[in-house]
Amino acid sequence: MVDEALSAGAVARRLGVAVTTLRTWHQRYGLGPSEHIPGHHRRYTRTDLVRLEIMRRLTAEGVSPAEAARWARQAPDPMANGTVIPTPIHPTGRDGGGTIPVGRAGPAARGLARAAMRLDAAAISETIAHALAAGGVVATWDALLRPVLAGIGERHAATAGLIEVEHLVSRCVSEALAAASRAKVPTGPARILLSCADEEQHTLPLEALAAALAEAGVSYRMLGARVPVAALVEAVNRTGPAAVVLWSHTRATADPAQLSALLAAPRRPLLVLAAGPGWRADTLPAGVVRPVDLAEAVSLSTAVRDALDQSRRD
Ligand code: B12
Repeated sequence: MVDEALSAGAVARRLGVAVTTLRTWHQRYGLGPSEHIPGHHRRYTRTDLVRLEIMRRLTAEGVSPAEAARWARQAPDPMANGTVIPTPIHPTGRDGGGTIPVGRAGPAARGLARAAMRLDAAAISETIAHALAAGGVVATWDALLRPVLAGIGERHAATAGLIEVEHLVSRCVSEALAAASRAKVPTGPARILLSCADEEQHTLPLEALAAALAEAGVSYRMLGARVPVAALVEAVNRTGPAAVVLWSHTRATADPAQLSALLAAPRRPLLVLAAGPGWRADTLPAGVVRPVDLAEAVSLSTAVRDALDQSRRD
């Protein structure tokens, strides 16, 4: 326990969290340094540290940051006698039974899975928004959203249940990614066209790509779900994108003729990406690239945008 007030860096080291996380907890949840000596940076007192330790512990256990902060703020002053650190009684509400498997994903994913089973939209949204603010889009997708979405799919395949959970989580993920995209609207012409294949309704991975591109400062156009091939080619001919990312999640929507149509378009894009688990590598037309994950889709899109901008300057 400390005897004197600490800097943000010292608190971050003690708790094993990033200084940016401390800043987020301060700005969003009011868990900031309370000692203020005029002309100096604010410092964290012993009481602040106890509260932040509760915040760290509960969020690591998968409690949503808003709920954890409520508990942390209620912590009595440790200088007072008889202090008892509160422990939350675990989440209220019925969870409908069972769990969503998240494999080796961390506590945040387990917390999100529990909130999903309780159909607790506020906690789902809060957990996703916090992860996006703290770690960015790619990390949030890979470490939090993807394991939970895959777990929902797995559980649905085994039980034919959880459709309500799947719909609620999908909605919350869409809203959080849209908010992240709006927060960083890139300037400059939209050189990347994002589209789902014909009849394809799985849009979340493309929404993650849109938010990640916005975060990287790359402008895009998003056509969304179920785009007939004639409409896709029309959009390409009207906007002349550097790259088109065509998403197919299942074999049923992965007709390679859609990719051939893009390659034959009068304003053929420099790069055509066949993204998603629907596509079969051995049926892709020559010249089509298949990214393995979100990070690769972002870096390929960024590189082709840069190449086009460079060639226009030369
Ligand atoms: C959410 C969801 C829905 C939502 C979609 C909402 C939305 N707005 O997107 C709704 C309810 C609409 C839906 C509908 C259906 N669904 Co659905 N759905 C899912 C679920 C749970 C998550 C989808 C998702 O976003 N996955 C993202 C991650 C988890 O998928 P991933 O494969 O691991 O992705 C990796 C790779 O693709 C790779 N990658 C490679 N390149 C790139 C590029 C980029 C940019 C990114 C991001 C990633 C990437 O990295 C990814 C991870 O980052 C999946 C389960 C699952 N495992 O995917 C079922 C699932 C895909 N659905 C399934 C089915 C059957 C359907 C329906 C046919 C159900 C029905 N009877 O109506 C319809 C299909 C409608 C249609 N024609 O498209 C099956 C598909 C089975 C199959 N292989 O054919 C699944 C696998 C569930 C299951 N186990 O049964 N679904």
